[in-house]
Amino acid sequence: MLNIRRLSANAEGFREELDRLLAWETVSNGSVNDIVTEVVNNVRANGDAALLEYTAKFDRLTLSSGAELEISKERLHEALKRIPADQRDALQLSADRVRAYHEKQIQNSWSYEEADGTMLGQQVTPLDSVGLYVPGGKAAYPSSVIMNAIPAKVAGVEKLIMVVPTPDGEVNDMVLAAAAICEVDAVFTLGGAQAVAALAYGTETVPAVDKIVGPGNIFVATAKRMVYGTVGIDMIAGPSEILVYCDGQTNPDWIAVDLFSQAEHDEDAQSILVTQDAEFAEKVYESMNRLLPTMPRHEIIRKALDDRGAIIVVDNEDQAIDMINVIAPEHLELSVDDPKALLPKIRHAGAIFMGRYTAEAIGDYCAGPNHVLPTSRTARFSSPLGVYDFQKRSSLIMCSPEGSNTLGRVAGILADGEGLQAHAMSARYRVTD
Ligand code: HSO
Ligand code: ZN
Repeated sequence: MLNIRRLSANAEGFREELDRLLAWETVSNGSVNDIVTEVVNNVRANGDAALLEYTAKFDRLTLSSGAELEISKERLHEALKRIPADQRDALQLSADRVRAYHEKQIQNSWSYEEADGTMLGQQVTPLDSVGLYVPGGKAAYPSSVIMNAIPAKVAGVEKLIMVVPTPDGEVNDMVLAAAAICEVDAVFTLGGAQAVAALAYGTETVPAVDKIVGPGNIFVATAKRMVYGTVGIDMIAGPSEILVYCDGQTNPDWIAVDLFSQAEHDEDAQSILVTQDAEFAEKVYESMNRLLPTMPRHEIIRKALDDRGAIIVVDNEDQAIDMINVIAPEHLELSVDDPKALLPKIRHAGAIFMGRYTAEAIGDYCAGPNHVLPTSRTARFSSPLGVYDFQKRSSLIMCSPEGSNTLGRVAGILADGEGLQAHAMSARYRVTD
């Protein structure tokens, strides 16, 4: 039987229990830091030679020159041809839907003119170049290639460089096929901290980029933190989470598997059910116990549910909403008849899956919105990955002669107040009357 916590929101000590449940800190330890520092410095100093050394050591892949690090466009297209047609079509459909959704996010430049002819505005430009880290092995997700690459392309990023480790030379065809579909500009067989360092500083073969995005293990996350400032980075994602709120009227098997879906990502993932129907809570618990043994990843799911999962019974819908806003989940399923009615009350969630028919997994793959979402309660202050992350803004100011007169006087007064004479003079020189 699963040992998932079954809690009542009114029980004594519930809030403390909830706090313990939600606590999550990325485990970064001193030895990881030391290793990553050495790798980053070595790549920075020795370029390709260091990359070849680490690729041989960590990925057991011996290459004779920097040029061999590149996975050619032909190889990407061969992979696209090699995968089964249904996979190819599904990848293409996913990419098309993700593109259509993200096109809505494009921010445009704007400007306006004041009465005296002064113009003010904002110019939006895409980043020049972006590096996309794709993990290898069991965490290799073609869907994540799509979710990271498409918004960058939609933003207009000209150079999108992907790195993916291929341990023992083993490539993941679906990952390469996704790169071909997304028209990634170059792919290198590189992983770990060395890949991040190569993208941040550039080597003879790997071009330096302006921002590095994509998920990775603790070495990758530590390296991204280390190079931040030289380049931009996206968020550092924590383990996946789902909170399902159900009024008790959905098939309990559906809910059980929805909870499994995020739990199967990794042992630290978090799945929580909130319901006001205590009998339904028990039914979901029964479904979970019945279905768990049928899951190939049952060990991971069990550990995630037992360590960090919960079934929480609340008094009513309002209490459920309060709970949602405290937990600020990455994924929120509103498994009720009228989810739209709840929306105005939901303040914090990365993505909201509305109604009984919307499985969170649809959002992971092909609905259109991004699956890179704020985790570990960061939905209180951050948003899904989007085109916004690949665009930046420059402010525009163009003074007319009259505008310069008016604003020059104001700036002069403020500069005097700050004791900055050169500022004051610079502003006043142009004042003509
Ligand atoms: N649920 C993950 C994304 C993913 N799921 C990829 C399946 N593949 C992010 O929260
Ligand atoms: Zn998922």
